Amino acid sequence: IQPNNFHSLRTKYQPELPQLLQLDELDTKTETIQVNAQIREMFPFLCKEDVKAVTFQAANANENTIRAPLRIGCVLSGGQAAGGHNVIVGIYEQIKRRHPNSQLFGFLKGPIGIYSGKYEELKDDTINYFKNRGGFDMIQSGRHKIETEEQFKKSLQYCQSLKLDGLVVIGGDDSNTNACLLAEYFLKNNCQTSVVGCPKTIDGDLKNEFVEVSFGFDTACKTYSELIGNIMLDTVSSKKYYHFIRLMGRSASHIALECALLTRPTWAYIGEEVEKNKTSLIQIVTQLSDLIEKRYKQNKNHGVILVPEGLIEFIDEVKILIKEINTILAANKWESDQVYNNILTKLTPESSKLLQFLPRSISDQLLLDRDPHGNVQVAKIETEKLLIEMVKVELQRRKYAGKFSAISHYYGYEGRCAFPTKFDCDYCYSLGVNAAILIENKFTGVMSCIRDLHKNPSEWNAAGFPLVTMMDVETRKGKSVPVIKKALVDLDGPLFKFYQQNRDKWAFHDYYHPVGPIQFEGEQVPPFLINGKGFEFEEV
Ligand code: FBP
Repeated sequence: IQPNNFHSLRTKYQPELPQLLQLDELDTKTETIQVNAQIREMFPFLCKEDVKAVTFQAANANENTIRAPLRIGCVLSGGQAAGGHNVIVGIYEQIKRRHPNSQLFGFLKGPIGIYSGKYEELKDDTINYFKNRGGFDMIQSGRHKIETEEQFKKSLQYCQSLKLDGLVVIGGDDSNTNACLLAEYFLKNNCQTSVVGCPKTIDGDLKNEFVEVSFGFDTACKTYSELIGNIMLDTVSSKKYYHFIRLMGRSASHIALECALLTRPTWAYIGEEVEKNKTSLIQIVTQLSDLIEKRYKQNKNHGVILVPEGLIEFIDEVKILIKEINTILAANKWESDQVYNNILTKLTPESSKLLQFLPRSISDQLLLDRDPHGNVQVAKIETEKLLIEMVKVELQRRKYAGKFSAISHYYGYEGRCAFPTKFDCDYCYSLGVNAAILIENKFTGVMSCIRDLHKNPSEWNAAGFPLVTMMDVETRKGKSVPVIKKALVDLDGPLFKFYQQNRDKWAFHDYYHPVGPIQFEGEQVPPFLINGKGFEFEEV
């Protein structure tokens, strides 16, 4: 990709680092964390001794310290998220500061690059070109999983032949679960390569008491919010369209909620609430039709409705249908043109009825192959179109006197590779620097965590938290397996509560709030997802 003026300008920005990570000498401080017995059994080597979290503190500078060059490998895993390049830049600049002969290797196209030994040494020109730029094109990403004994063995062989001190896995919940399994395998086989994870995903669902937010979320939400704001201005100008905007974010509705708080739409669905209330598809259509009728009485034939892409999986009867489809598909192999008819014969009567009720385009999307981690490809299910069609039918049935003219949008891929916000630039660079420090200090099976993100970057803190402490046990394909649990929207948390308190006002009086494009300079607002810390919500 040819650099343009904006790209050239952004590559000159040197990301801010927390003061702590700028120090030459750091002491580590460890603290034991409890891990449940089942997980300890699954990771006997990582849990052989006490499982410890690590934090850093300033140490006395020692001019006599002799440092050896470090050799680190890195991999981008799963979907793109803005800032991934900066994690790599952070690792690189940190190890070069430590020793000019240090080397960084990028495994290509995701985890497959590790077990097939496809890598590239990353040098100054590549690093400088990709600094502060979106995309994962420096080394590309992939959704492969390191699964079989052979793949683990090969991964170990390539890391050993490269004499790697460490491997940084930049990925989401599934990829970091895989990183933990790799760390365990390496320890079991006396391999010296540490494995460190970095929290990536625009979905925002890799979040727990240790990880405040995953990177890429901020950029994605601010990119979508700019587009939503533009649509809002368009619709209040023409006053003739309802815009149904589906937003990416596989299962959790963090993106939809964050965008709703930024832009104040007519309505935003939150999948977790739909699940809790067991709201059916028909009830959603009834609610939307009521809202449209009520607005018509106020002389409003326009609106902006946000639909999280994971909504479909949260609707009770659809959830049951998807579960049945998953089980049937796992047990049967059919030619693609026979799947629909064969599935119908094996579903329960309720699910079979629902599948036949849905427009064929939607039911075909529900039957698409699952991704390597078993997830339904919700990015390909056009829920916004389904809702528009069903609302149209319902309004006709009601003999609605107004005009319902709806336009569908999907904002997904356009938010994953944007130029990262200043927050994501600084955050990712710090994650990379911290990962390199954790490796230098020989910690393995830990997640690089940067905390206190509501403060200025110079005041952020750094830590390494054991991945085993983030694990839960789930049954997948009939087997108990460890997984990092996805964080869903907290319906008792301050963000959802604020939305809930305000949404009826926003639904009938247009309080649209177009935020404009991402600003790279000046005052910065971190994502609300870090629990609204340090941010005053403005009531309207
Ligand atoms: P990760 O969990 O790997 O970060 O990917 C998230 C995501 O962007 C989802 O929001 C979306 O549903 C999915 O990836 C799309 O996957 P693909 O890139 O394979 O189409």
